[in-house]
Amino acid sequence: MNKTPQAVRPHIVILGRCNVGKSTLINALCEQSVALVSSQPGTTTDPVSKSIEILPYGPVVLVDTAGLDDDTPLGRERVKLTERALRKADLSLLVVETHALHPLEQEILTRLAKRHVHCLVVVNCHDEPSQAAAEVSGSPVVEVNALTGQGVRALREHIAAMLNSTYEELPLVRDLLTGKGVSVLVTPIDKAAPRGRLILPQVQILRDILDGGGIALVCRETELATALTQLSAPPELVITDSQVFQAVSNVLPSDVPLTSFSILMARYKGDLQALVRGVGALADLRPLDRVLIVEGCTHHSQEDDISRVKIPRLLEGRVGGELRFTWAMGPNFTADIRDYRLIVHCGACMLNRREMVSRLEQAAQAGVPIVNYGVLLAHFSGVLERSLAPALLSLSDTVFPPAAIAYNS
Ligand SMILES: Nc1nc2c(ncn2[C@@H]2O[C@H](COP(=O)(O)OP(=O)(O)OP(=O)(O)O)[C@@H](O)[C@H]2O)c(=O)[nH]1
Ligand code: SF4
Ligand SMILES: [Mg+2]
Repeated sequence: MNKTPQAVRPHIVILGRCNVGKSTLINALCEQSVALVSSQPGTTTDPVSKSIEILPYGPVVLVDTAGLDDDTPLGRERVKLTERALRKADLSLLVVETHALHPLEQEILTRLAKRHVHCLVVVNCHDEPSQAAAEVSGSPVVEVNALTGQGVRALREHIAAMLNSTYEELPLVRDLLTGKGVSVLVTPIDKAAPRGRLILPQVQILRDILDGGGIALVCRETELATALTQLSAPPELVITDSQVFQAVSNVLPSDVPLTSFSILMARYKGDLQALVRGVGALADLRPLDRVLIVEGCTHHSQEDDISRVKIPRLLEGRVGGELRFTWAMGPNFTADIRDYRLIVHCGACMLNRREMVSRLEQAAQAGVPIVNYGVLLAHFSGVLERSLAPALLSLSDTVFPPAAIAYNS
């Protein structure tokens, strides 16, 4: 894995009315042709994403979107896709033609403020872009000519400065460690493991331990007992794959803190407490109730796939009868979630924090309990309380300030 994964890069979403130069701007920022440009309004249909470096900040994802004032039937569908892209936005660039904003642009600014999404207004098509600092309706303004590239360098610097001051890189685990002991990571290498590499949550958590100056030891569950005998003191924390939680729990002395990759990812990506509350909804689940299982990305299902086989089997065993399951993959979360008695979400390793928080918000607004794979499996293995103890220690310290969380209007 040579590149910073998209899920941990801040997402910058380019918005605006049709034909204001959004695609010309993404091309200018990327210094290559990423999106189609034409004088025909409605040229951009689906959002176009591009991973780039914006220095002196670093890796980001830029997203070009369809114009928000396209009122044709197809245009309204495109606007829905733009709305969906906005759920990922850590920063937005509102492209406009003049400093006097159109009522729709004013409305967009209000909606962004409600969602706590920072916005930079980019006035495009300026023959002589001025670099003087300015503001429109409380948002900073930068003038550019996206066609000639004038002002684009200053825009990059402005974006980098905004990200440095507003985008917070949250810890995955290092805030739970003193740095004095060894953390043990247990990663089963089974049929589901990808060939020749570790999966993203394992890599990210390992990197976070190193960032915090900690020491890590990685082994399979089959070597855990041997690994423990090699340590001169008990590990400070053991982090395991949820699927072998029980086996690991049996090997470890009960006073060694134990959690899972999924619990740590759930804490990092959104609201761990909301997901734990979702477990309480199992008591109300009855045969033939509808359950939505959500996978954040599309991937081939395996023979004993966790979402298609393992979780349905556990839930049906719990209610003592058949349940009606629906599976949603990738970005398809917005189907009417009110129809379900429970949502079971994957670990969301491919989604950024904004998007997962937005999904949790949508579930809360619809009044549908939501739980994730890791929390659910820990519950069924009887180790939920133990796996939460290390993570909950810091929840009470409000490590993640409310400003880092996006709320939908
Ligand atoms: N003169 C001038 N023309 C520009 C500038 N930026 C974009 N254009 C032109 O404006 C037209 C629309 O540009 P696009 O980048 O496709 O606009 P868009 O906002 O992506 O449009 P949709 O995808 O249809 O919403 C094209 O003909 C561009 O060449 C600029 O800074 N100056
Ligand atoms: S389904 Fe979810 S947890 Fe699995 S790889 Fe995709 S985003 Fe990550
Ligand atoms: Mg476009």
